[in-house]
Amino acid sequence: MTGRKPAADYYLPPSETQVIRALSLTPSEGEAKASIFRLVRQRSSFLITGHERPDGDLVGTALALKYILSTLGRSVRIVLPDEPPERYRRLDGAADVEAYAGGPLEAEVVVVLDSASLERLGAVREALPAGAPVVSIDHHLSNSGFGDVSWVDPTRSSTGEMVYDLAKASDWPLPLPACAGLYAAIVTDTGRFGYSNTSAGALRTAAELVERGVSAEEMTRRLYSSKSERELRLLGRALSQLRLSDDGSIASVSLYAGDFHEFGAVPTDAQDFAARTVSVAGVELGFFLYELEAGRRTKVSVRSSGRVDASELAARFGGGGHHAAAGLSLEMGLDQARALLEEVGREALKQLR
Ligand SMILES: [Mn+2]
Repeated sequence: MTGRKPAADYYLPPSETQVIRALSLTPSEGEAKASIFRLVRQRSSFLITGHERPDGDLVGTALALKYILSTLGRSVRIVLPDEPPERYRRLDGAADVEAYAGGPLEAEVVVVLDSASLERLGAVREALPAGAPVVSIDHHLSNSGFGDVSWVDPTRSSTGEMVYDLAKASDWPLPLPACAGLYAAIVTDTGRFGYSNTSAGALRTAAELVERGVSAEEMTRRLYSSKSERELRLLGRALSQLRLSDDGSIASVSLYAGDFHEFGAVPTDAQDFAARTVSVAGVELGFFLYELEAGRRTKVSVRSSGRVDASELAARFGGGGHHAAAGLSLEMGLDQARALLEEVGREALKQLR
């Protein structure tokens, strides 16, 4: 009954013990960085990839790394499992981002960004060049340590912040479009510097990128003030399906498979809808449900405003995430999934009282 696909959007900082556990999966930061620098020095062709339903952190960081490596004379391809949403296609260089279209991929080194496991690469996983070392740079707590070289740091706001760190540590060139990509990564993963992962480090990195020439205003315009009509209509439809529990503590917004068809939209057009649920005063637990297959398969983003552990709730259905944001899939239609989760949510809240 349950699926296994984790949510795309884990952005909340983990506890100290969780961090220690995640870091013990990977070599020391110094060793991992040294291995990355060595591969960049010694190899000439790189494939950059990452998770399905690409977000701003993945696309921005991939573009930045491509600019950096290209400036160093390396040949670089970015191939992602899905086409990025329109707002990220407005970033400089985004025309070079390829959506995977089948067949084997070639490169001497594979760099996997912002992805907790190889499963998250979808169809790209099977196409990875055999024998090429896999470098994983990621800030997800749940990272499985799949890389031949893994640098995983769940205390970082974003993969963009990590790649900026790499570039500075090695005197890699940072052309302006690379800085813009990294800024886009940080600003989107921190929810415009509003989520709890908005650390001093995230702000400091953003400030340095502005010092290097990035215009915060221009980035905001490209990322947030240029929604497509399709995205806006989809948001309107999702909000029109807002449901609140009698006591106002549980909210859900939703989209049926038919809604996507009607607007010619895809799930990546609905990327930040889940946050709307907990923006309602008094809501403690929110769900954004969208049907991937009518009547058969529903994806759910879970949000908690603090008391309920969203990751624990998601884990009961084979999903995962963080305390305040998690995701899961259910092998059932939207109405059935919503009824089930409202019930589970009511129970979770009752136990807290
Ligand atoms: Mn990220």
